[in-house]
Amino acid sequence: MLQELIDAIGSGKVEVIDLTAPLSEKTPIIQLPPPFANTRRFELTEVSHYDDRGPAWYWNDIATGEHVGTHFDAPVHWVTGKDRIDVSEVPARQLIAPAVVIDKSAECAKNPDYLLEVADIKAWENEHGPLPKGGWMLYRTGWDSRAGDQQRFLNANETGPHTPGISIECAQWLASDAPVIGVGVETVGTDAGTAHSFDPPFPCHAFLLGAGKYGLTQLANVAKLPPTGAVVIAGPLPIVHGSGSPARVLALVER
Ligand code: 23J
Ligand code: MN
Repeated sequence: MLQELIDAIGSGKVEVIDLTAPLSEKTPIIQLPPPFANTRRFELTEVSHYDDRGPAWYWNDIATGEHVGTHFDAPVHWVTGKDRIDVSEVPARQLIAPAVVIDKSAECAKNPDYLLEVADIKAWENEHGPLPKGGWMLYRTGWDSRAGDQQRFLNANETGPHTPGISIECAQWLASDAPVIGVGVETVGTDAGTAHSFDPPFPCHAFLLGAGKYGLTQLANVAKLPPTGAVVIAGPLPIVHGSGSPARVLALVER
């Protein structure tokens, strides 16, 4: 069984697609409005660079927020999931899972505040079959094309950020009625830019994490995935008591 997979990867019959955004001091971070505290950027501090501090070696210290760049949201991130698991407790078995892609990039290009509805998912299911049990629903919005520029990525004006997301009802449905383990997005968070004003605020976080499900954010290359049939390998760091972690996220796709 596994030998077939090894051969298929070696021959290119199974392609490995990197869904991870590069991690640097330029990686966009979420900006919450006052009075809320914000997370810090990813940062490197040089320890030595083949110099007096270490003549034959180069290494850095890193500093970062847990929720920076392509990252994993663990249930304990939200108050609704406060008694649930932290990122170090996510079973490894769930870090390899099937994924489907719902593409609303055309809608989001016209309306940056586009919200995915249950009806959109039902329509997708009519064409492609049910959402995967124990898998991810990846939500393609086209937002990854903006990830190189924090201003375009956050798309904020005087009324706050305007980025696509998921409606309150749809977030509740995904948490309670859908067989998925989580939702993956291309935007800075799983919730819409305007979701601070929803009831409850940030419903994707509130409902999904409250139900013990997960989030994956700032995914890249989702456009390269088929609607069904991909396998996602998500690798958050096992930060003890962590609420989330930057993650390397890879997809296997049959060609
Ligand atoms: C804290 C508060 C609100 C949000 C977030 C974090 C995230 O998007 C996140 O990265 O989990 S919306
Ligand atoms: Mn997060």
